[in-house]
Amino acid sequence: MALGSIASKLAREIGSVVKKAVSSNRGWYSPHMAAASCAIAQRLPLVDLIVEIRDARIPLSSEYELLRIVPPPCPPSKRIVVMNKMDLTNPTQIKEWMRYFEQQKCISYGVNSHNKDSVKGLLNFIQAQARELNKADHRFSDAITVMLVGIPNVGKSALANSLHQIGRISAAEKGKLKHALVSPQPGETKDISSLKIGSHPNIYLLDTPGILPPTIHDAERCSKLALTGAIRDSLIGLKDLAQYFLAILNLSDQYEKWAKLSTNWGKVSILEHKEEHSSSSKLEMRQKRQYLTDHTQDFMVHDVRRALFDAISSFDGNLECEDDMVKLIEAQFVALREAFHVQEEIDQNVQDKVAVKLLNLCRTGRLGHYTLDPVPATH
Ligand SMILES: Nc1nc2c(ncn2[C@@H]2O[C@H](COP(=O)(O)OP(=O)(O)O)[C@@H](O)[C@H]2O)c(=O)[nH]1
Ligand SMILES: [Mg+2]
Repeated sequence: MALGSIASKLAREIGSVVKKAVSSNRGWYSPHMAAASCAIAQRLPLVDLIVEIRDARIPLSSEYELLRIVPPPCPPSKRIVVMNKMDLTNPTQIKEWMRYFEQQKCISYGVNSHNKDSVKGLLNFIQAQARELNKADHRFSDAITVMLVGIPNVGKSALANSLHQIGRISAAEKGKLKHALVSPQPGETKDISSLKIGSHPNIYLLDTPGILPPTIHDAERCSKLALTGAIRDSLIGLKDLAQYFLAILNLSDQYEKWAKLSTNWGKVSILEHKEEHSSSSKLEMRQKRQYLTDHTQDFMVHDVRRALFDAISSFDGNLECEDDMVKLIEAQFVALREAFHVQEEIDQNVQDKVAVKLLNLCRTGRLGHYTLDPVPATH
């Protein structure tokens, strides 16, 4: 996705804030990350397969640079690039990315760690790849080690747990093994841990702490990492980050499908669900209707979408003009305060509260699906 000059400008400004925080020693590269990166680098040459997890919303910005730095260079047949969080990305753009990886002779795969069938597909793919490697090396080993690597918060631990649950190992074995810690905060996995994900041959998966390079020179990349949650929010102004997201949203076509929300919510949202899941059975539809009426969260998402849509559609400025975009974003913040029920007289830091709530919806895909990195041109 070409972000548009204004979104890019905002991204660079926020990125500069992040870079400043890093250079003033409040960065992400903790002693813990440095130690983990040494431990990973030592083990990398010993594993059979490296599965590099990237965030499908930023297939390039979420690259794991350690693989490029650590000698000896990892042979392409030993590395699979897995784009996780496919449910949050733009389906058309991610297809272009997969084609790009294919052209680059890079083995890639797209997955949603929260979806059983999707993880099952990846497990089969890893097993086939491991068998191929065994054949090529003329090895007949009964144990294969796969290392999951990636920057923070791309879903390594979530994927490790899902692979472990689905892996064809006995229930008794499953009970004995621990689960990796999954968290929406980056940097929660502190040690390398092993989970078994298959038998005959035995496949062991090493979940590792997320590693970022000590410095990132590209300010726009810093912002994309911040927006997708790879960098702690405390390094960035929350309002700036929310503004950046609003600029992306306003320049995209994602909000257009919320036009129909302006009428009766209950009726329309059920219709919307019907369209999205036309194959659902009547029972499933009934359950969904129940779900919709039960969950105040859905009403809030509806109000937020409508507030954003109404602000854009009633705006008569030029979104390519920076001043106009800023005016629209300010108007959206005011409308969002109401949609999120943030009360000015009670809440001190109104703007940050609105920003946190907005970022939460953005990061869980409830305000559209985005691929923020454009596919590099190939010649
Ligand atoms: N929507 C979505 N969220 C995911 C997916 N995989 C992981 N997550 C979420 O991303 C966050 C980070 O996951 P975690 O496994 O702790 O990331 P790690 O730091 O790479 O180990 C958690 O809130 C997960 O629930 C996915 O495929 N789709
Ligand atoms: Mg983890």
